Amino acid sequence: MSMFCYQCQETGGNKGCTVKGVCGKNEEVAKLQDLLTYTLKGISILAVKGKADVSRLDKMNKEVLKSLFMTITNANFDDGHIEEQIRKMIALRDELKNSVHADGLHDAAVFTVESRESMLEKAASVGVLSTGNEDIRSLREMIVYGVKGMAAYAEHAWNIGKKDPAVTAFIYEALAATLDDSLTADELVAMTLKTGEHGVKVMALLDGAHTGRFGNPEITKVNIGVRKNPAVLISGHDLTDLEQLLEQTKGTGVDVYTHGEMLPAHYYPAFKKYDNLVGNYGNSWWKQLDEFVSFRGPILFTTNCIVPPRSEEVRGRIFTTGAAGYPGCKHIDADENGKKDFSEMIALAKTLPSPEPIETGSIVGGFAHHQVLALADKVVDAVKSGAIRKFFVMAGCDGRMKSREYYTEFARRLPKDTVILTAGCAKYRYNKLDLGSIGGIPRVLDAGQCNDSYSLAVIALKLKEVFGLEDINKLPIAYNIAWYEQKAVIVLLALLYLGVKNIHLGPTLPGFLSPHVAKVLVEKFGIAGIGTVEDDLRLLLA
Ligand code: SF4
Ligand code: SF3
Repeated sequence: MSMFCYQCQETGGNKGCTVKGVCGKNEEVAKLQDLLTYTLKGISILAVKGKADVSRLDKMNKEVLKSLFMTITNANFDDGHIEEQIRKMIALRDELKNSVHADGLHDAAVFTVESRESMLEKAASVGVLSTGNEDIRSLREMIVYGVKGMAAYAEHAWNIGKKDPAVTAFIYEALAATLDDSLTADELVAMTLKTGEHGVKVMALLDGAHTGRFGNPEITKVNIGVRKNPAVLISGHDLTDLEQLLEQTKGTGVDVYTHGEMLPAHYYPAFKKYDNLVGNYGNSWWKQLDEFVSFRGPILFTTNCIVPPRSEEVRGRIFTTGAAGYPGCKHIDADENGKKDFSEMIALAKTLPSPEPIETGSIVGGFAHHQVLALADKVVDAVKSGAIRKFFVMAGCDGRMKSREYYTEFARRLPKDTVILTAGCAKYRYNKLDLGSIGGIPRVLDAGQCNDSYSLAVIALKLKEVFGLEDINKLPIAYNIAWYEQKAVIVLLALLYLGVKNIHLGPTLPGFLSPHVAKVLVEKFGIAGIGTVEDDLRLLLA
């Protein structure tokens, strides 16, 4: 076995990628990511043991968030970039070590590596399998993956100037706990729930950052066709990157289209003033292999999900920024004020043809909490009159496996008196079906990106209050969630923390759950996998 990774839903045989990632990650990148994570655990031990005042470690905090983000599935495939980050984090770790008093330190807080070879050698002994006990490993990794998702959302909020020291302090606490051999399985289960608690905090933080800066999402028709101008495509989740790109393309004759998880940007009032923000091109992340060919212009990745491009031609048009990276693709860094210079991309766009049309028409979204609560009377009346029988939360991720056709079929076959609440790229499995509406309320309500799953929780809590219920699980809401990467893990843990039970999770249960840990989740929270569309419809409509 040359590598081991089982952090995402597409992991080999639902057990682990051992030679090369299904995502395209090679052994070297996998190992460097393991070592980077280990370094962050060492920093966390120093922060916790040394009782550091985390709120004063700004530079370190930001780099820790970025480092975690770089290890999320499909975010960064660039070995050089990750090696550089390991060196940076070891230097920051050693600075911290000199400023706090802590002894009897774990190897993660003191190890040294000089060359790439020594990094790879070290990595081989500190990865996932270095925890021998299967259940402890499973719990430790679930916490690490939740923390990765948390870091991604915290980084987006940070880019808008919003920080929560409680979240950063928790990241250190949780990562340090994953190297603490004195913790029992029960204590790690408790830490998992605490991770969910901070997941709610970080999503609320990001929601506040987004709505504070860009306004409250509102019902919006998004064009899915194209115009005849040269154009740039922006993918990923970071709205500050989009804002800068729109500012820099304004008046240049270069249009901007969103891809994948950037679609919900159209719902924010702040972006409506840009007449060169034309629409959304294409579908969810894994369709990029074809859609980037037909787009014909430059593409900017602000985060995951990158699929290794098939041709040199496409690779030459891909740019990355933030935590994203791909070898051979130009990376655009921010200056010390957070400003990014996209002029090279814009100049390239002018030399390339306009996007080839692949669709026409529009889709509707913008049903985040503020908009839905503005419609609350209508929604409550529809539930009371029986016009809406049940809501189905189908948020989460999309993925390339054929088994995900389940979600299209499930959505298609849901009875006409049901409404789908969605967020994340899972929506692309059904957001272009013509599912109609109920008394003017569309049957697919898209709240936004995966982090906007927070909106769905806010809506559920509000409905619970309106209907005077004691328990969120008494609402007419069923949860049929699709997961892929680690942001879905933090969303799931957040829902568990909020007390949501009987979540169906698919298309497979996480490969990182040991049989024992899976049993705990089933018994404590009623988590279940998915079955056939027919069986699940019967079960979830009951
Ligand atoms: Fe495999 Fe997923 Fe890890 Fe990639 S991220 S190596 S596909 S488990
Ligand atoms: Fe999608 Fe990668 Fe998860 Fe943000 S873009 S939801 S998979």
